[in-house]
Amino acid sequence: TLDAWYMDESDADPRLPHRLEPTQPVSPDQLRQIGVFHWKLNADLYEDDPELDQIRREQGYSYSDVITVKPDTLPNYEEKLKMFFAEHLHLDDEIRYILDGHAYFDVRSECDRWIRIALRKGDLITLPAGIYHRFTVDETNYTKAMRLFVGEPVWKAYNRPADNFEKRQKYLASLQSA
Ligand code: KMT
Ligand code: NI
Repeated sequence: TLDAWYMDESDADPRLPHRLEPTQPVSPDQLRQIGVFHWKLNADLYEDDPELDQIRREQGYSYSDVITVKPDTLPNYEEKLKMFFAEHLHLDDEIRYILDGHAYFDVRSECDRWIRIALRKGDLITLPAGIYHRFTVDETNYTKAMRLFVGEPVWKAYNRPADNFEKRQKYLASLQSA
């Protein structure tokens, strides 16, 4: 299952784990309550995987592409990482399937604390529209990820504060009822 924890408040390099001492784990159940879902797949098969195909069919993930986040292949690497790490939301779900390497997604808990989710090869994660989040690689500076989307992709990110969007309000309402 997913490895997730509440982050410390240190402003050291975001690529470090930022675990509290002692660690404060966050369970898959807690993540589901804030709308974060996870599948574990065999990433070696990603180009021809019936399990992945089934998820894509069921969830309507019609679009996909592959992004490699690493200094020598991603133009303006440091700049892009800074963008990814700025707290933001989207008006659609963010769906990422880690094909290789490591990545962290940080999401806000219902009490507005940062939860860090450690992803590695084979982890497929979905973040709901309207959740504040951010992304970084770890110290290995490498991840290869499939980006999935329902229909034509919209990458537009709204940095916090972005509370006036209907999607944001809908997301907050979904927390109340959970
Ligand atoms: C986002 O919007 O947070 C991202 O696209 C993160 C980078 S995807 C490997
Ligand atoms: Ni995002």
